[in-house]
Amino acid sequence: MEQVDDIVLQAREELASCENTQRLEEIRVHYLGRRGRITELLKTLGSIEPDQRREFGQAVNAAKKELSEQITVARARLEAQLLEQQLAEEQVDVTLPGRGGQRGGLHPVTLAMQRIIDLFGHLGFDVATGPEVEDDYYNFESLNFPAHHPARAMHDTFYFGDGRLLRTHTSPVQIREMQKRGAPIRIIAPGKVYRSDYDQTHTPMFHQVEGLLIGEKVSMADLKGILREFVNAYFESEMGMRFRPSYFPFTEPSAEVDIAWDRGDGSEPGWLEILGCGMVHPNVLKACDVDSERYIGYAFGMGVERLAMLRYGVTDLRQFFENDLQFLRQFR
Ligand code: 2NL
Repeated sequence: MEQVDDIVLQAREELASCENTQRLEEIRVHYLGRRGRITELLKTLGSIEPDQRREFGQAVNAAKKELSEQITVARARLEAQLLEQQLAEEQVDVTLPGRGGQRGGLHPVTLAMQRIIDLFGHLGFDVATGPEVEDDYYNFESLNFPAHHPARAMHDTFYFGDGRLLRTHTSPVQIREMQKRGAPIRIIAPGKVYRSDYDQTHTPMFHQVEGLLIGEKVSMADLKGILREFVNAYFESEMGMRFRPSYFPFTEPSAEVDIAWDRGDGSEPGWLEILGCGMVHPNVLKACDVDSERYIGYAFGMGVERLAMLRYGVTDLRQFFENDLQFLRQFR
């Protein structure tokens, strides 16, 4: 009996100081294995005096039960410890900076677009946006395009074949906005536009900013004034400018604006066209349910790639669309 108590005391001590599952298994085998100390004691049961056998048997079985319970407890403790340790080791600090990360930057066309939006913002123009997929009415009809105007032709406009088309300018945005808000109104419409055209100076998708101002006393002089302000602010210098008579179905009179441009290579400065504009045609106001007897306004449109090339000294339009990082990184 004393031997049983000794074994239990010793086992308890070993279990208490056991620090890993491998050692725990050794302890289990040492006491409860097929040739373990407790097991060996049970084997001696037959040689015990019959009057002591029952008591001894109970004591050994109680010891066996206690040890196996303690081993279970110890195993749970060690497994929890192990898990705890693993979790601590494998913890990822998501606040650490990434390795080899490089800061990105905005695309030059985006930069030019933001600059244009910002400058017109200072002149009181709200930004309006609208769908890139349009229909004939919003893209042409409401803008006073005659039925057989060449811009409607298959080779200029991307048609879906079900009456829908890709907008060829952002004017439809302004038509929708006028229908919604009526007059007076002062907005710009920046966005992507599409034309079936691809060569040195044209890409099938490009960006445009159009502007529209409708009020009761608006003149061509206001248009010239605002465009002068814009152009000088955009190029950060007093630019030579000229308004050259032109034609658009949606404005009358119409003009194209040229700026005096010094290429900086010793050649003579020349005129460079940068935008189109005019007084909104009464038919366009009528299409938007704006009283064309009471209201009058001006509109203008410019190509953003063109303005980005001039500001950032890009000589080939196609560089904007190649996603060459060596090129793009220069604008970070
Ligand atoms: C160009 C010329 C222009 C407009 C766009 C416009 C819009 C409405 C009514 C009247 Cl809703 N006009 N837009 C007017 C004149 C010229 O763009 O060369 N763009 C690149």
